Amino acid sequence: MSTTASPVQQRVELDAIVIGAGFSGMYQLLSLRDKLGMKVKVLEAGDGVGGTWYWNRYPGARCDSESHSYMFYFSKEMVNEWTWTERYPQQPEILRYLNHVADRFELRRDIQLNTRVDSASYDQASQRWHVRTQDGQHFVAQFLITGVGCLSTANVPNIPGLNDFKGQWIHTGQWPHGGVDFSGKRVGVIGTGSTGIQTIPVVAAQAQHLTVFQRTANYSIPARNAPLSDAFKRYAKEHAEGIRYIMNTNTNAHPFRMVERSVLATHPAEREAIMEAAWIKGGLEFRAAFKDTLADAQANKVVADFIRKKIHQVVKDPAVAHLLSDIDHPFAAKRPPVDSNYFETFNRDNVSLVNIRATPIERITAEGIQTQDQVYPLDIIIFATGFDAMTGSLLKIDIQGRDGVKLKDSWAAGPINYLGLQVPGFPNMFTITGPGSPSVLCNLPPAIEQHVDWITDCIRTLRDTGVSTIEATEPASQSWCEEVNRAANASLLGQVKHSWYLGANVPGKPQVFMPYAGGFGKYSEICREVAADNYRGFALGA
Ligand code: N01
Repeated sequence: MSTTASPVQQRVELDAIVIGAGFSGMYQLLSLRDKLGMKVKVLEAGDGVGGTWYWNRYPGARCDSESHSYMFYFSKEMVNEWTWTERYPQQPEILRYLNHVADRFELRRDIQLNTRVDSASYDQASQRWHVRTQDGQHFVAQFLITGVGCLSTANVPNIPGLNDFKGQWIHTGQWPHGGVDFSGKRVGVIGTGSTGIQTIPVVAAQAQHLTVFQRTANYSIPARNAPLSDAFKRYAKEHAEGIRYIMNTNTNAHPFRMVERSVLATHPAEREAIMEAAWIKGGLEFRAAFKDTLADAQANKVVADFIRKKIHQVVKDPAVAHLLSDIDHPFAAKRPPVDSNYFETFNRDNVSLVNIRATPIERITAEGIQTQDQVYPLDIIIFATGFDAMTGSLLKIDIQGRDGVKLKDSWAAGPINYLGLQVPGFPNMFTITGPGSPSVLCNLPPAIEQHVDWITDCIRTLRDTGVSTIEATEPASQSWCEEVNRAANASLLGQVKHSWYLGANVPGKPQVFMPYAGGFGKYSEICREVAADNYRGFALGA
């Protein structure tokens, strides 16, 4: 009998390892390789580039940032070359764009697909990160940069009996590449966040019957999606610099500014007209019609009541309208969805709404979903139940810093870091759009560009000045966490205790407000000042 030993994997020596080939990982590769001449490899679990937009292929998947803002701006040439077709890009179009980026900058030769990173550990003696993959490969580099995405680890709730279900169940973030045929099927959707609200109208149009299981009613603003006119396409290219400036200097990195106008100081008839106009225009800009919507509970109630009234105008059955508008949190204190015919969908004969706050789901049976008072027979269950956001994808990797300290232990009480960029005890590791940065409160591409540019400038400075390690200090990290907390509590964002911004959607997750709510423009300014002040709050080592 002969035995075959598994082949000994050679270790691959690099300057930097980047995890993830979405917007973040690809721009980080391009920056370090082409601007600094470094030897870089991107390790990506999927068999294509695109990150979030590679995995989230559910019907109706579309970005809720406007297309002319949901792109890279670092290359003027690419801004001029690429033309979006609709006001909000659909998932396939965004994936085409990201593949175009990969081809245009010849990124593929340094991206290794189908490679899931298992662990990363820092060796203090050699000042190197050792990264090991699920299939036993070993990479070594001075710098480790994570671009793992903020919303990439699917959260499938632990409902008893899921394995008994005879039909098909799918999480929206792990959608089958071949698609799903809903025709003639009884479909159930659990979840009415941004994803549920996008997918429900599309599934309803195909399924024999759709049952929506709603735990928390949600606000939604009409997206008013439409093909882009030639005039707008021209405008977006001709004004690219101005659009970029607005995004980089405002609160949420969107291509519009918040209007300096208070809800309460505006005459009721006038503010009604303003909200009506913003509703007709549609999209996330609705949130920017007044400056105090998220700052003042009374102001927020005026805007929230306007949306509730709209829901009652659209939904014909008053009992269903009541259920959909019985919303328990201030408007925009949880991520506000935008939609295409979400509320209208509940006027269809083949759609029903189940209030699982009143009659919770007890279990999943072979036949379908059993709530406290009824069984709903189903062929397909869609979990639009969100993600283990911001920290989930980082903590899935066994990351060990100095002295073998594990990231999961370091973050046992919530993510501690400095500027959302570095964790104390983890030298030369950077987290693109990590917790503690504005990230998910922003239109993400500008936030990613800002992080990647900062990290690239930082590494360039280290190399130019002969510094080999950089590490966030404990005191700077502690005071940054206090600032993150302060910023959340300065607005209504800090008042909602059951949001994924705090990790409240994942059982056992420490509840700490994770993104930085002080505003993207202000945050970028802080990052610039810190770098200019010889990387204040970071320890630099020879
Ligand atoms: O996830 P969510 P999402 N039983 O966590 C419900 C981004 N995004 O995928 O509120 C029953 O917001 C849960 O109910 P509740 C965007 O940032 C962007 O929709 O916990 N229900 C909620 O209704 C967004 O915010 C785009 O009571 C359960 C829903 O599932 C983020 O992704 C498009 C449950 C989860 O909502 C996440 O959105 C789509 C349970 N056990 C998403 N567990 C763009 O366009 C959870 N729920 C860029």
